[in-house]
Amino acid sequence: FIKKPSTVSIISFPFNGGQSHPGVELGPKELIGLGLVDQLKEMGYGIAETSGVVDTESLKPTVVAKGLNTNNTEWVSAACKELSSRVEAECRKGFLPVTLGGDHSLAIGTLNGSLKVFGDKLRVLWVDAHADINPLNETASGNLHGCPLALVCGIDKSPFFDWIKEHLGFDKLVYIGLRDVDLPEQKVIKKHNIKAFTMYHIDKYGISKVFDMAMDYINPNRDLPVHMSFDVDSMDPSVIPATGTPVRGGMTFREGHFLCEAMAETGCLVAMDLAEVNPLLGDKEAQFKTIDIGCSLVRSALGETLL
Ligand code: Z70
Ligand code: MN
Ligand code: MN
Ligand code: MN
Repeated sequence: FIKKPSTVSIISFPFNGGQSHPGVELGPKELIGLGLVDQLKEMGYGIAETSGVVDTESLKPTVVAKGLNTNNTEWVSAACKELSSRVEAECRKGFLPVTLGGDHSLAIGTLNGSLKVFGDKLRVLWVDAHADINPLNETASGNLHGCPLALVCGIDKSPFFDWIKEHLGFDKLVYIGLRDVDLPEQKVIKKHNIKAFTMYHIDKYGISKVFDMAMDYINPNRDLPVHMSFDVDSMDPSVIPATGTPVRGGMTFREGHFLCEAMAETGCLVAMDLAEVNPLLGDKEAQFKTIDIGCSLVRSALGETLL
């Protein structure tokens, strides 16, 4: 794989079907509206013309199955399948897709796309307050943004997601930032021995050491491609207030940016997701702050602050 790709593909995924707060579908438009694409150009990146917007509305199914435990199952599946092929195509060109959400169910698509290209070499850094690994028949909320990793790792082989053929090994995944993990998720994490650095570990060791330990686990020689899926609710709600499921006690401004900078420094980033920016939640200041800091997290992950 190419270290530090020089072309970024911005993929907008205006989707809210994986959860229940309207507004998260406006994330990509607001992030780009505040200048994200221009900022990346200014940093010297080429921006692929081929990226663009996934038309999630047109993928809404007209008939839906009754009695499922998860909401909008067919819609999430159809939208993520399309997103997967976009991410796959951009990675194959040697470009770095940055997918702007949209709710975090989008990772069903983005991770499938990068897995198709990088196969068993792919490593995943999941940055989130939540573990997003609820089995589909055990999720209490029924919201699929709480389930993407169950599908990606193959715990769930739902007939509604039969297009998912390749699965991520549990030893190729690492979490940072967890602090709200549901009971079924705790069982999955223990059963499969998934490496998780929670806020406790960030407090105990500091974010720098936590990042190094996380990388030492999935990518000890810093020579494997890493897909970073960044849920903005990993950040403290005082930093990122406009998100659907804020949880107290998250990463500070600097901890979040340090993590992104450290990821950039490895040169191993091959794809990034920025999920759960909801420009309709909170007051104007909360909204602006969230969008502004969303942009700066992406810039940091792409090396802005490494001189
Ligand atoms: C909870 C659930 C979640 C993101 C919230 C919350 C899941 N575990 N995921 N925000 N990105 O409903 O399954
Ligand atoms: Mn989350
Ligand atoms: Mn909870
Ligand atoms: Mn999430």
